[in-house]
Amino acid sequence: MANFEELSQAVFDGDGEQVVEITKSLLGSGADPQEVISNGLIAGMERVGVLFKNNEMFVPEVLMSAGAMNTGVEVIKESRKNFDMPSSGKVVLATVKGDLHDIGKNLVGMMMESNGYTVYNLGVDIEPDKFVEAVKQYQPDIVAMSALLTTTMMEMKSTIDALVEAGVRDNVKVIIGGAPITQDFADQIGADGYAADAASAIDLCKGLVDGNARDALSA
Ligand code: B12
Repeated sequence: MANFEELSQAVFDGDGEQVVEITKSLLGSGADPQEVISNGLIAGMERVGVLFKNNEMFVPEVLMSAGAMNTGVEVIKESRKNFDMPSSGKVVLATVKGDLHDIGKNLVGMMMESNGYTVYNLGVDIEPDKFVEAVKQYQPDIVAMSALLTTTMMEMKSTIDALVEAGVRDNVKVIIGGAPITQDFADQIGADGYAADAASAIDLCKGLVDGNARDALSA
């Protein structure tokens, strides 16, 4: 009979067909969907995240794994029409105005989804006002911005300014990333966090959203 380890391995291998087969088999034998997600699908992505962080795995393979993981999530959603994947939090994600690079952003988005976040991926070349609208509409926990060009980095600051002006800055945590971005820059423009890669972005989100929960408890 299929087991979680095999499922995690199939995600790691980026083998969507195997993922579908093993997920169906596990559900068929009565496994808890939540455990299939955590101990099989997410466990596989976690291994990918670690290797990716250490430059032992590269973008195409990470995308294959993320895709394979998503096929598993689809199988579970399909089998349990009423099953809500427990959400770790909501994220509005986009590449800033003037910037068309989206490979890294999409990778971050997939990793977030794999880790239970509901991601509203607005796309590329997104103006500050569009971020504001999305924050009002989706009421996310986190706004995540990507920029790959030194010429578009400052749009991150313009976006934060627009959030302040619209009175919604304090409702969200703002995180930023992309090749030219540094922690110093994040501090300079008043972002709440920076991460250098998709795996670290998840750690960052967990810290910030849990932090929110703690604030709420102590309030
Ligand atoms: C692919 C690419 C393109 C593709 C983009 C395709 C696409 N759909 O994305 C195309 C060909 C369209 C392109 C166009 C251009 N590009 Co280009 N491009 C690249 C290239 C080669 C790779 C970028 C990439 O995808 N990397 C792989 C991903 C996985 O890495 P990543 O994006 O850094 O993302 C990771 C982290 O940064 C982080 N991250 C990313 N976003 C976020 C967000 C958050 C919230 C967090 C926490 C983390 C995070 O996590 C990701 C995963 O680990 C880079 C070179 C490089 N070394 O970066 C140049 C590069 C970024 N491009 C560059 C340039 C100059 C351009 C153009 C101006 C070229 C031109 N003259 O037309 C145009 C600009 C178009 C525009 N307006 O945006 C320069 C930028 C130089 C600079 N300092 O500003 C670079 C650095 C190349 C170079 N050395 O000159 N480009």
